[in-house]
Amino acid sequence: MDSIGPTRRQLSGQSGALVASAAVWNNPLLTQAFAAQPGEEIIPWSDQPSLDPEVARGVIQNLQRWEDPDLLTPNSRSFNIAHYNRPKIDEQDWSLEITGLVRKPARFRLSDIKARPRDELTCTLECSGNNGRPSFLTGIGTARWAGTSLAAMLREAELLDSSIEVVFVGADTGEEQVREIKMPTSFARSMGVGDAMSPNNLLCYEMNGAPLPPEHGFPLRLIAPGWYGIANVKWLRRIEVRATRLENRFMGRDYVTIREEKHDGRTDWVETSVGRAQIKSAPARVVREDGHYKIVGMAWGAPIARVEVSIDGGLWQIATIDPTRQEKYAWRLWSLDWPASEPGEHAITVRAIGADGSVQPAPTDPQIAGKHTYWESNGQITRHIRLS
Ligand SMILES: Nc1nc2c(c(=O)[nH]1)N[C@H]1C(S)=C(S)[C@@H](COP(=O)(O)O)O[C@H]1N2
Ligand SMILES: [Mo]
Repeated sequence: MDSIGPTRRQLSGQSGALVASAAVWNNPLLTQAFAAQPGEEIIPWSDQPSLDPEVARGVIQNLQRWEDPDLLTPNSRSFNIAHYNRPKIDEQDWSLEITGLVRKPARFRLSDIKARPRDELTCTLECSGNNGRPSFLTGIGTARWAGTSLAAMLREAELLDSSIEVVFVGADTGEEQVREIKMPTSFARSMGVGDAMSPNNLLCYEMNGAPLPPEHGFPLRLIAPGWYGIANVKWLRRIEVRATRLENRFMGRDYVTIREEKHDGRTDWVETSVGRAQIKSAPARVVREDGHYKIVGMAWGAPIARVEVSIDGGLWQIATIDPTRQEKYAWRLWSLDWPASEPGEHAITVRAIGADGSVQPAPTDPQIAGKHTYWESNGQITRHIRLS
C-alpha cells in the first residue's frame, strides 16, 4: 500500500474531525500528503481556467482546482465524464456478458466477479482532452482501484484463433449520426487482443475503498493502466471478442488525433485513434513560506526519471521528486525551491523526462506543433503568476 504520513494542515485542525485516531494517519485514503501546509500561502495563478467550461457542460462534472490535487484523489473530488447519459444501475438488474469469438461465453453477476481473485492498483486517469483546450485543465485524478483481472476472465472464455479485438460496451446510450444514418448506440471502446490481455487491466468494483460510485461506472468498469481515460469503460455490460476492428465515434471518429507529419520531405496529414497515455507534467501551485517561494506539481503518463522547471524561459532546473510514491501508474509529486523571485509577472514551464529518456515535448516540437486536434495534448505547460 501507499504509505503517506499526516500533513501539518490536518494536524492543525483543517480536518479536525480526522485527528481522532492514529489509524487515520496510516490510512492513505484519508491523508492528503499534497495539501497546503499551514504557514504556506498559495499564490493564485494569473491564468485561471474555468472549472465549468462551456465546451464541457454536462459532459464533464466535478472539475477541481488544480492548486491542490492529492496523491490520491478522494472520490468526492474526482472529475467524471459521460458522453451520453449517466445510468443508475441496480445491482440486481445487472450482469456482465462475455461473448463473441470465445469457446465459453459466460455471464457474471457482481457477486461472481467479487468472488474472483482480488487485485488492487493505484492508477492516475487522465482525460485525453485535458489541457487541449485552454479552459480544461484538471481532467485528471488518481485513485486506488480494486477489482479482478480481465486477462484471467478472457483466458477462461477461450478466445478463438480468429479473434483480434476485444470490445467493451457500456450501459450508457446516445444517438450518433454517420452520413444520413442516425442510430441509437451504446458507449464502446476496444483494444486489440494483445493489449486486452495485459495483466494490468482490471475490472473494477471499488474506488478508494468504496463501492464504485455511480458516476464512475457502478457496478463495474475497466481500468486500463497506461491508457488515456477514454479506454476505461464505465458501466460495463458486455465484453465482446470480434474478428473486426471497432471504428465507432470513440475509436475512429471523434477521438481521433489529426497531425501533420513530415515524411520524405512531404507533409502527410495522419489520423490516429486516441490511445496510450503519454509522459506529462504540470506545475500545480506556487506557495510562499517565510518569504521564499516553492513550486509544486505532478508528473505522470510514463515512469518518470526527472522533472525540470524553467522560470521565465531560463535554464532547466531539476526538481525534487517525492520518493514516497513509486507506483508505476500513479502520478509523482515534485517540488522546486524558488529563492530569488522578483516581484512582477513570471512564467513557469515544466517538463518531465521518462525513464526511457523520452522528453515531454515543447510546444514547438512537431508532435505538438503539427497537431490540429486537442486530444493527447501532452506538450509542456506554462503557467503565469504575479508576485508582489
Ligand atoms: N461508459 C462510458 N465510459 C467512459 C466514458 C463514457 O462516456 N461512458 N467516458 C470516458 C472518458 S472520456 C474518460 S476521461 C473517463 C473518465 O473517468 P471518470 O468519469 O471515472 O473520471 O471515463 C471514460 N469511460
Ligand atoms: Mo476523456
